[in-house]
Amino acid sequence: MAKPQDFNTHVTPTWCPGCGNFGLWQGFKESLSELGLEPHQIAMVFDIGCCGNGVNWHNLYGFHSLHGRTVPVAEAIKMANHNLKVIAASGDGGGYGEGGNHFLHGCRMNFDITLLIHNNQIYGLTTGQASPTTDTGMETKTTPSGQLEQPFHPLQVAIPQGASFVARTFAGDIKHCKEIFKQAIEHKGFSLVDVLQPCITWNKVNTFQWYKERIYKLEDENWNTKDKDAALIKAGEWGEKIPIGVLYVGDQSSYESQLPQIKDKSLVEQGVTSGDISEFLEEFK
Ligand SMILES: Cc1ncc(C[n+]2csc(CCOP(=O)(O)OP(=O)(O)O)c2C)c(N)n1
Ligand code: SF4
Ligand SMILES: [Mg+2]
Repeated sequence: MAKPQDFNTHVTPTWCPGCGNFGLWQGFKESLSELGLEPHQIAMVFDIGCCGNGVNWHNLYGFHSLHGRTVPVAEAIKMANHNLKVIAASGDGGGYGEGGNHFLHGCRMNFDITLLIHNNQIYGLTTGQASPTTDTGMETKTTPSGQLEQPFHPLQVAIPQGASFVARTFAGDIKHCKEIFKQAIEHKGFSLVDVLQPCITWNKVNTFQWYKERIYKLEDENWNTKDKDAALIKAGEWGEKIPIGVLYVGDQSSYESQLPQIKDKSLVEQGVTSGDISEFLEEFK
């Protein structure tokens, strides 16, 4: 069985020492190990950003996508090969901003993919501009007199939009990350995990301490994950108290398990090979 360290490559992470991404990463590797998965059984699509740079130090089938485009690439991989566990990893900027449209439709299509959002409430890699989840009033490079816009509430959008597994965890709690990731990966449908991930370099407001003072665990309250209406209300809770855990679990009949052309055999099992596309490419010369 693969150990967490078997999912490392020889590349040393370039994340800032102390970044929340390290805890998230550790929880993620432990979840893969405990699920009994091997590197060759996982395809992971990475966005552009600090989160996305992780493609270089994850030992699995990695694909470095374009900014905001992880979801459609992950869906395509799942269509091609149902046997792979398909995971998309994105920042809050890529996942909810540039990729907002894909996020909406990914929720309602319900492919069996897992979307992990490294939500640091900032554009990290480009050195600290406001992102969709930046809280109102926060001063950033692009909002020097304070963010005027309302923040995007991903869980509150995902639930009515059709996502069938909706959860939040905190990068400062590795064990919690691991448990939530395991459930998300096992779920047969579109799983969103919004990970509160402190960026210690560019976000001096939403720090580890800031989150620790606010978060509480739904599992401590015997939360009923089947109550969609209650989940929607809970998803809007943000500020003085922030719930983490699994908010909602719905229908597990994924898109690819119902599409007649591929439901029994994915494309790779049907022996579909790449054809000659040279004529098509002429158009772009
Ligand atoms: C379409 C597009 N827009 C903008 C950029 C520039 N860009 C690269 S990384 C980045 C910020 C990424 O922020 P986020 O997605 O939150 O990830 P983080 O770095 O915070 O992990 C931006 C704006 C890009 N590469 N492509
Ligand atoms: S800039 Fe922020 S999110 Fe990016 S690696 Fe550094 S601490 Fe982490
Ligand atoms: Mg970000």
